[in-house]
Amino acid sequence: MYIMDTIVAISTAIGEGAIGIVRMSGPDALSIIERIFKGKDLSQVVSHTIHYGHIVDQDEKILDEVMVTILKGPKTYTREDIVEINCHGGIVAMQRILETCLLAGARIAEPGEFTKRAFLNGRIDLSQAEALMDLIQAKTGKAMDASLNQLKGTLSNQIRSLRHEMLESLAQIEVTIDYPEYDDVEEMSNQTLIETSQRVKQKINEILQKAQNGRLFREGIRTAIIGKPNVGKSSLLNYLTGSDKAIVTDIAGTTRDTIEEYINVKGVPLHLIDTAGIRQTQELVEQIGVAKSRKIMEESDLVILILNQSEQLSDIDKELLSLTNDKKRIILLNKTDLPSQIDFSDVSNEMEASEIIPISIIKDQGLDLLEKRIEDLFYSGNLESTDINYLLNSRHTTLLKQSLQALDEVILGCQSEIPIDLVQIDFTRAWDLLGEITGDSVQDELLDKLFSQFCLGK
Ligand SMILES: Nc1nc2c(ncn2[C@@H]2O[C@H](COP(=O)(O)OP(=O)(O)OP(=O)(O)O)[C@@H](O)[C@H]2O)c(=O)[nH]1
Ligand SMILES: [Mg+2]
Repeated sequence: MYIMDTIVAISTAIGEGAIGIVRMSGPDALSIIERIFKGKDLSQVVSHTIHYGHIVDQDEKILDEVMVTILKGPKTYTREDIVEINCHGGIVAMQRILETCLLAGARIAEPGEFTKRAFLNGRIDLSQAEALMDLIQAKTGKAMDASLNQLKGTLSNQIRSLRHEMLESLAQIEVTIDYPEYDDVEEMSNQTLIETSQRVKQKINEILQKAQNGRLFREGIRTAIIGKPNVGKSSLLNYLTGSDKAIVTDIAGTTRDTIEEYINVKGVPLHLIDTAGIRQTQELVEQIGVAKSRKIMEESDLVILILNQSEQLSDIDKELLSLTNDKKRIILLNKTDLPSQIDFSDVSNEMEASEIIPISIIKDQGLDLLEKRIEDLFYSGNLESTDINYLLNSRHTTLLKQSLQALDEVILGCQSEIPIDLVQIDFTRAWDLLGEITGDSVQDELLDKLFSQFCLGK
């Protein structure tokens, strides 16, 4: 256990909340609270209990009526003694109590320092600490679940078992090198290294694959609104975002460049992209916009294709139906307030009736069905894998990719008969890189950088 000084911070959000918490952690937390608390004798109370009283300043003047929680280490978040002062939420009351703790000998905590202590004292590992950071910042409920899973150590467990496997291979090689009774030491070691590297590589690739899905939660599902000009794409963006961000006119070709918004539809995070209407055009700026629309359509996770039911299907409509046929898509039939002109008999191969949702954006009809469809696609796992235990951040992903590279070098080295001890260096490097994910091998500088991203008081 690291010996440290006593830190203090306001750990609830600053604002006019009903209750605020000032939290202290460290060897002097208990003696400090005894000095500034009037009520029961806190030196006599058992751990993990809460007590009513008042916080007083140096002149014994009452600052606030409080409930104080006493949590003695090591069964605490930081494994140190922790004292939580539940006071009235106003900013002035909390600041005064904070100042009193500071005067009594505590030091103001750096951002993330409570969590850093939890890590340094072995209470959580690094990927759990990062999950906690995501949790604090998680915007939607689903992202929250994924963070919780990581907190339980799903990723850490997987990485640890990989490292364990690698360590066993290393040990096995050491043994063969130490007892070279056999002539084929090199060959056997090579074989072990290649096999292990390939197995580990495959598992890393699986994790990365799932991370791709997990990442959707933080960034939102890329959802492209596509269609020929004037069908109501920008109107839909405005409707869903509850804004008038996109310009809407009855002139075909109004939207020239993409407009992007992050929204949340029934808990599903969408990265919504309104695009320029697709058509043949001689106009240079519009041509660029149309090319961009096509590219975004290809790259998106979900396409919302809008058709205008008050017009005949055009060649462009048919082309778009065909191009999006094997993508996740929703077909909206807009302008149902106008007389119907559309006829689907030509395109019956390109779509199913169940894909179509009739709407009128102007009359606010059918849009609840769109929201429901998005929700269903997502939670049924159709929009992407339901396995979201990963939620890697970019640091994890980089480390995983670097260890893949190192393993490739191991395999190459073995195949080109490079001496085994040189190959071992790459193998050990891959092992170290994986260790950085869980914090089993990590430098101080990185730690400071990571933990400083936490909110103050966490
Ligand atoms: N009657 C009717 N008109 C609508 C409906 N939704 C949108 N419009 C109108 O259709 C016209 C075009 O709407 P936009 O949202 O600008 O269409 P767009 O698809 O973004 O068009 P471009 O940006 O040119 O590609 C506007 O005049 C809208 O008011 C609807 O449900 N019914
Ligand atoms: Mg538009």
